Amino acid sequence: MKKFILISIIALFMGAKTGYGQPAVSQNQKTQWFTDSRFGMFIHFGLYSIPAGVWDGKISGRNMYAEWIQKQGNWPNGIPDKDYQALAKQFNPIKFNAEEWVLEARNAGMKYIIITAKHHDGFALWPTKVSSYNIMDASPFKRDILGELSKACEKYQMKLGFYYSHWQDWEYEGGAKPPIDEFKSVPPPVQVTDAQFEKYWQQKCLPQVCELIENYHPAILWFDTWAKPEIITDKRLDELIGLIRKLDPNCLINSRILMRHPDIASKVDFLSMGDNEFPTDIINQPWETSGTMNYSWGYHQLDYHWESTKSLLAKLVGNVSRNGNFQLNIGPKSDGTFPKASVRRLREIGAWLYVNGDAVYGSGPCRAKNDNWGFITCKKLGENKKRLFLNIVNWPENRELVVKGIDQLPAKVYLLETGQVLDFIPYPENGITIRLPNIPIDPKITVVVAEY
Ligand code: FHN
Repeated sequence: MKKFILISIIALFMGAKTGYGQPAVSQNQKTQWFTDSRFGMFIHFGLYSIPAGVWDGKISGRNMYAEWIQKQGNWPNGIPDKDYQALAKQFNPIKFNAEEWVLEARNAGMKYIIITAKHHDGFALWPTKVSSYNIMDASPFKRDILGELSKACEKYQMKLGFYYSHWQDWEYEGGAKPPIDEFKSVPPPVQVTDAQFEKYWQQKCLPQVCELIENYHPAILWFDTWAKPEIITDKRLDELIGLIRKLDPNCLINSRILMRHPDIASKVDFLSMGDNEFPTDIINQPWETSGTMNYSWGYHQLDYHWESTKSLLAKLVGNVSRNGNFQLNIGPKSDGTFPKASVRRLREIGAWLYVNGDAVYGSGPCRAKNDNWGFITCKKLGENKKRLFLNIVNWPENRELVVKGIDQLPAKVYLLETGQVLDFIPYPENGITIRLPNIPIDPKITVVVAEY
């Protein structure tokens, strides 16, 4: 179902063919920084980082989402709310250092960070006045994680956004609980009435969103729902969007604020795909995929499904070639450090972007089509100047790179990392064949530039 809705949204925005370096997208000034950035960090951090996917010695149920342990631990019953909420007394990430996080993101080549201010469990990572279920009042840590991050981001010119779970809230009585149709626990999760939800909406959700904007001026508010429009009604949707627009017209809003709404694309600033969903066509509106390095979003001590750096990079350039961003998740450990497996990948990605960033930042789709060997990104540099970046993921065995769908011969073709000039000849029907070196200069992705 989720997928069907996304495909419908995407279909609305697909289509217009683009010339080289001329993404056929209406990027207004407000979203320009987001589109130019292309790469951001998502952070899932909260009480769930303590059990890290394991409760009473058992791996938690339905899937490997560690941040769902309150409802998935001791599957299919879930953990009693009071037992889960007691984790707050242990939440003490003494190694948390906001500057270290921001520098790790910056060195990875990321331009923005979005952190879970409040995930579905309802626990706030800032000293909210709206509920005592927060880091200052309920944990021994007693520091404002969002405040410290906000300062560090300002210092290092990193944009900061907040994930806010506006629909699911497992602490507040009226907050939505997991939908029965997809959550097969026994007994089934209790659903809230509209009146209860309205109370939550007015007394926790809206006031907290207000606080987040007034206290920290986030660049993005990233909402997360797959709710039916009967719950987040048009009235509620307009109320929430109206509030944000009034308090900060520059704050960007994503489409998961209500992704099932038929007009959602025109109400928000960018589209969020499904988790780890990578579209195969150009979408003519700012958009992003949020993705994980392994399965879980929150830190999971038994999730060993780590993806290779090469594959993560291919997702990044693949999205850029379709006008999209990639928001790569980190699930910090409960002491406040990033897992080593995440750090290695971040640093390898950073090293790649240090050399090849031109193919990503400020770049977008072009008319030449992606091929089995990889992805083509494009940057316009002036009236008649542009660069095509041929991001080679699969090195052709015969060392001949065929690029189709270009109606002009480039002035020069070279490797982005070293400047080594490569020979090329025309390929029948609007293409060129480039003679590659014996081995790729970077076995992850080698970038060849075709300059016009
Ligand atoms: O239920 C959440 C999940 O825990 C995680 O936060 C992801 C991130 O995109 N969003 C929801 C599922 O789509």
